[in-house]
Amino acid sequence: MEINMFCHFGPNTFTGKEWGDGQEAEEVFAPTALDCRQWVDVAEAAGMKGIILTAKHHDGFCLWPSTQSTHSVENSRWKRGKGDVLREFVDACRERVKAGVYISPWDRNHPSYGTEEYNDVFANTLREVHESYGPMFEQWFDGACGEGPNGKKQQYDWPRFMKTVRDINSKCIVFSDIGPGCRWVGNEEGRAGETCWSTLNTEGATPSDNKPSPEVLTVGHRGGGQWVPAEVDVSIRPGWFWHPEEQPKTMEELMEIYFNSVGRNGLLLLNVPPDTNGRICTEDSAVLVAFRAERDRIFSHDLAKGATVHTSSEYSRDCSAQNLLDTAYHTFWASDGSVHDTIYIDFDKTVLFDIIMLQEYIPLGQRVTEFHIESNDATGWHLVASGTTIGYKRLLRTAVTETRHLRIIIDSALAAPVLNRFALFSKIR
Ligand code: FUL
Repeated sequence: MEINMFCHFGPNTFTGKEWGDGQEAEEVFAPTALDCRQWVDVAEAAGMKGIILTAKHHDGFCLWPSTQSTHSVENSRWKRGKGDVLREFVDACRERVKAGVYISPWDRNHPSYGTEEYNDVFANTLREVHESYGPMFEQWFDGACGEGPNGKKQQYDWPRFMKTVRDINSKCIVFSDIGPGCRWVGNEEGRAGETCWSTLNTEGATPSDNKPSPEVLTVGHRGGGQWVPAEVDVSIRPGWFWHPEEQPKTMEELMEIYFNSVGRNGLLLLNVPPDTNGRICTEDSAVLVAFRAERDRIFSHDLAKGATVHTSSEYSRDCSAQNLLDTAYHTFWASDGSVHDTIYIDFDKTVLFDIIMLQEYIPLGQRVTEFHIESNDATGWHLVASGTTIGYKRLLRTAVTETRHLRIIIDSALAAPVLNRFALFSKIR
């Protein structure tokens, strides 16, 4: 999916807080012109494939009338207590983008929080949302575990929470610190590791209190036992919720985040919080449109198109190296089994580029552990770029390079490399 939208919306939007304490009166939730279709318009215009809404944040306020809590839209004055943001959201997403939910286990309002009964309440909450509003493409479990209204912390029953979602919707991608669907990238700055494995060893770990260190989550585990790709959550603004005094990041900052997330085998989950109207504000949508336009400008013109490719080894004729240049995902080059390989790319005329894109064919796993790329001129071969992991997508920014001959050298891999795309782009066109 590459880029999805995150929407933090709730009482905090109106109180100026980032973490509500759960004591906010329901009345504070009062959007003046809620329009979830406008969120979808913005997401589509920005090239995002899905949206994840904070149906319940740490303050416990439910954006739908829940049978499990009185702290919800039902007790607000918004639409005289008959409103349902989650319903409007899933209806707006239908057939346009995928809908997902963030439901925080940490609840600073619920009277049963901190007792065994709360695990029932939370499992029921999950069941209610997934049964009545699903199918959701992703369930987002935040790892935060603080004190509730009675000063107690909760022992979360993670296996039960995960099973509740899976039993209702086995296709739902479950995000948590450690997956099982996808994992936290270890920071909220919009940065995956330069080395970024989709694999992680999660045996014996649990989200929140017994997870690998942030540094490990950023990089993953080489050859790790579970497939848990990194999801890079970051906000377009300093806070997760909309606050009038804050400004969005610039298009250039978003491009930097894009290279450091999507360009490093991560999925970018970019938070764009609706304002007190219940709409995405003009400043945020304008920068998102500029971000999309810049990606289109750079990535719509592949300079490697029409080049000739050959390799030191080929698994079969179907797996020819020429497949690296087409845009079909399911055609790929596979080596004959050796883990060291060189791929030569020759051009009819000189190309001038400063971005290299590589993709592995992920249905067959993540294999490459080290590679480098060289260009040729009258004096011989020269290093242009080098890296460790590739994964689903790797974007390497290079010095402006002019050449008619390139070679990709796979220095090492966990198994015979399988690549499905090589492309060249230029920022300075
Ligand atoms: C964090 C939360 O505490 C923040 O409020 C926000 O929701 C972010 C995405 O995750 O852990």
